[in-house]
Amino acid sequence: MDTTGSLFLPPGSSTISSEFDALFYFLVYASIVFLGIVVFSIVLFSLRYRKRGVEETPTPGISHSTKLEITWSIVPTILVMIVFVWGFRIYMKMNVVPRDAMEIKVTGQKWFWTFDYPEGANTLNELVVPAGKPVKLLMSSRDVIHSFFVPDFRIKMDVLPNRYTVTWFEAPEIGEHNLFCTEFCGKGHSEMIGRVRVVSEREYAEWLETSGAGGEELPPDQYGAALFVAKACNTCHSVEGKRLVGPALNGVFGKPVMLTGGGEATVDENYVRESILEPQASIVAGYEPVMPTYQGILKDRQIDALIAYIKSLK
Ligand code: HEC
Ligand SMILES: [Cu+2]
Repeated sequence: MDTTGSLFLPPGSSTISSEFDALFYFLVYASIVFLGIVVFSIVLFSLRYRKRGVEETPTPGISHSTKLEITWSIVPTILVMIVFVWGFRIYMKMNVVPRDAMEIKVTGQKWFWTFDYPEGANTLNELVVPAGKPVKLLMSSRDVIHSFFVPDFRIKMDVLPNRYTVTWFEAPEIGEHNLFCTEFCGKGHSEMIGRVRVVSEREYAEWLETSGAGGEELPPDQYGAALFVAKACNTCHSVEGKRLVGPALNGVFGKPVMLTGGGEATVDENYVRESILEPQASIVAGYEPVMPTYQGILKDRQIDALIAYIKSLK
């Protein structure tokens, strides 16, 4: 497996990447060869048959050349059939999920990814998988169309609302890989970046043991600070007064806040809890109702920790 990448492609890190790359480079080099033939002929003919002097020689009456016509029909047909059969085989491999694959649920939403593991854990913007095991991704979106793209694995699949799409991969080696959304999905599209962490089977088992409890031994406000980053709150909220997609969250606790459509609320524990679970219930004046709900993503203890963190922000 190559780990350095090549002229047009990043390092290949899945079981299909080398086949994918071979076909890709076959297409690139075949195109370069034909480009060469065409350009060479243009130059040659325009030199050889350029107008010389003034005398006009009549063009000979050539009607056709059977040999030439058969050649330029058969050669491209063979090439196209090679690419078709080759591409079809890789396409089938990419689309037929191995039976022993583990299944992870992927949810795309503005503007982050969540992953639900068969063992019950969940993560945000970080997909953790064991090396050398096929992984099936069952994907859907909570809002608009997103697209799940891991260049190092050569997989890309649209993620749609109201429908499931499926893709799979197997990463034989330990490593870290970029995950991008490749369907323009609004203001935060370019921030919708995650990573795939491929770990050994043992490390994966250990990670599962601790992932549910990660940070719970910390004091609540510190646990909340970690969650604030881990759960992507920081993509829309600053904690030093800067206005992002959402309002800055420092110094808001205990203060009144103006709501869209008139009215006022006080930022207390219940208000923050409601903002996280039912963000559309009350909208802060001057902001768009784009905050996603964290219903089913955050546990009560995690919400408590976030409240403690927001409370601590001056
Ligand atoms: C996609 C962007 C986005 C993300 C991610 C996001 N929020 Fe928000 N949030 C907003 C916007 C926009 C508002 C203001 C409109 C509204 O009230 O819904 C808001 C409002 C709030 C409010 C009310 C603020 C006030 O001044 O009254 C709180 C509290 C809050 N968010 C907490 C969180 C927490 C905690 C997280 C992470 C678990 C989070 N948000 C993630 C966009 C986001
Ligand atoms: Cu997206």
